Amino acid sequence: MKSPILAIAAALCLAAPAFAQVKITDPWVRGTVAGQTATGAFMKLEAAEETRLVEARSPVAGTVEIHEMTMIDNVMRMRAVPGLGLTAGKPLELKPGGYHLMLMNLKQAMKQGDTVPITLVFEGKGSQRQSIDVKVPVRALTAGPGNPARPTDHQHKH
Ligand SMILES: [Cu+2]
Repeated sequence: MKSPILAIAAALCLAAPAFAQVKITDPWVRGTVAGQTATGAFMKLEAAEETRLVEARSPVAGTVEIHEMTMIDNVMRMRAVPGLGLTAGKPLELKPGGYHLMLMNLKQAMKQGDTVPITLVFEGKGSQRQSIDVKVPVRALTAGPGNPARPTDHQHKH
């Protein structure tokens, strides 16, 4: 006879694939300088099934918003969007100058070499929600070779 603990473990294993429908690759957070209270987080998202990023949170930030950058009157501006739809099998890249997560009211400085946890919440069909925890490395504020970051792309004006 199986012990209840083994039964629970087996159930969790069976449930696991349902929580791996979104592949998150190459995540990074832009490092901050003293006094800076907001920064961007970037990554590639690819969903196996149609879903929607509806929420993000991190213990290092008071608020995390999903932002979009658009050109308005020849000026790049960003604004919060309620969610980001993902099409099955079509990667979506959150990158400087485009969509990004905005970590606001930072509780600590983002230092290069640090890793910060971010939780992404996705809502699939039937409003079913799943959370994915990502460990996100901090990259230097100034872009180096191979780093697509350009700090001037990401001025935050609230
Ligand atoms: Cu932003």
